[in-house]
Amino acid sequence: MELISFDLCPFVQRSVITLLEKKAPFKVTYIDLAKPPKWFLEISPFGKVPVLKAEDQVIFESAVINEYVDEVTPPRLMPEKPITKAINRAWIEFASELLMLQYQMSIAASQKDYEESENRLRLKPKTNSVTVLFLMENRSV
Ligand SMILES: N[C@@H](CCC(=O)N[C@@H](CS)C(=O)NCC(=O)O)C(=O)O
Repeated sequence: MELISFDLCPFVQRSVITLLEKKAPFKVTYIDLAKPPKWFLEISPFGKVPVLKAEDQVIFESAVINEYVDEVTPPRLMPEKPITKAINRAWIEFASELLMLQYQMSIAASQKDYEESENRLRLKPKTNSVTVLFLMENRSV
């Protein structure tokens, strides 16, 4: 498997964490998002990383990549029971929103942009990082 990546991207990191946790063999190819290569734009529908190349196919969206990696490397991290799986996916979506705001803070072009993202992050309920980690830990089993 090959993970197309950008070194500042938290979404890439969550796929890397899953690949490492599941001991899946993979290599990482970094691209420059400021100057994305043509081959990347041809395979990434949103022009975003991460993209995973596997089985001669391309998978995009980090949460989807993670579910695929989880399914092909048993035993599964994702629970089987529908209600627990649904709750797990909801918290994954919750994390996506937080990761995006955190990423926007890290690439903010000005103090104003940084503060706007930070304020949006602070305004979310339950975004205290300890609370988030605690909830995700307890909901994902
Ligand atoms: N929902 C996507 C978000 C990925 C994302 O936003 N990646 C950023 C880098 S962290 C990106 O590639 N941005 C390029 C762009 O928006 O043109 C996922 O979970 O994979």
